[in-house]
Amino acid sequence: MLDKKITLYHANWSLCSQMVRVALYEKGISFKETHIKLCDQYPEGENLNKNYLSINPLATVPAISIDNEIVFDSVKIIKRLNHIEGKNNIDLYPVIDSTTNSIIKNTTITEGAKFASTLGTIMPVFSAPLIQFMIKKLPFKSILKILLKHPRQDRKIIFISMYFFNFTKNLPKVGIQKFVDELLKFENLLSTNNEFFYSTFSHVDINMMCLFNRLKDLQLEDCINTNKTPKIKKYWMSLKNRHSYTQGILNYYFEKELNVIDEFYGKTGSKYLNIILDEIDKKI
Ligand SMILES: N[C@@H](CCC(=O)N[C@@H](CS)C(=O)NCC(=O)O)C(=O)O
Repeated sequence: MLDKKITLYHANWSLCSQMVRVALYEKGISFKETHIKLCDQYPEGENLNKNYLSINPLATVPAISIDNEIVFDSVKIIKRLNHIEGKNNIDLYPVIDSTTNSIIKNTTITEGAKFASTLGTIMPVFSAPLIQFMIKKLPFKSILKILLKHPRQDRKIIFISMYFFNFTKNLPKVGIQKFVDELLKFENLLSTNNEFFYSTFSHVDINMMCLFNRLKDLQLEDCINTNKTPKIKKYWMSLKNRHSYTQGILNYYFEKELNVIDEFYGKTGSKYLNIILDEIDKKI
């Protein structure tokens, strides 16, 4: 391979973009990158521009161009990347069965899945107050741009409501029960012998790395770092030690991302952490 022309369209602080970047670094595939300033984070709202809509008509990131073939949706992209030979000899699907596929599906933002119905779709619900904080800082003309140009009705409604109303304050509560159930289910699925979900690093680990990192952003990392879920605690350590965690995730936090998280949480942390920890206690 090595001479395929690959361009990734992504955003620094986007769960699904992180997943694809980790896959690229894991495979050792070189790529060019175009950062897209998303409409819920930046006044420019570049994902709503004609140029980007011609790449992904759904206006979401990530999307990738591989020798001019365009692929979007993180799961499809990672599956496609696995067929490309990179510098590292790694197969991201050491096991392919229905369990693998359903874990992958349940740990990302799957189109059509109800919010808070899976670990993946709980994350936007948990992130909602922080996203609302960013949206409220946008100038009105950026909101107008979302209203006029966002091709996805669901996102349009959510983003615009976030600008005008304050409904996200307690929204994370909606996802807590399910989150704890799924977390404990995942603890039971992890093997004590393997460093990763399977014996070698896989797509499942990519998704879990990004979800756990998002919990860290949301000041909820302590709920995966306790002895209540010892296998998850160890697993998260292994994920953080992976080079791709630094390369694909940590290296993409710049002033904007760090400041907004800092500004939102200050020194207080998340008010949901203790609720989650109590819920875990009740269920183990
Ligand atoms: N199923 C898609 C979801 C993509 C998605 O929702 N991306 C978010 C960022 S994580 C996005 O582009 N949001 C901006 C918007 O909806 O305007 C995937 O897995 O790639």
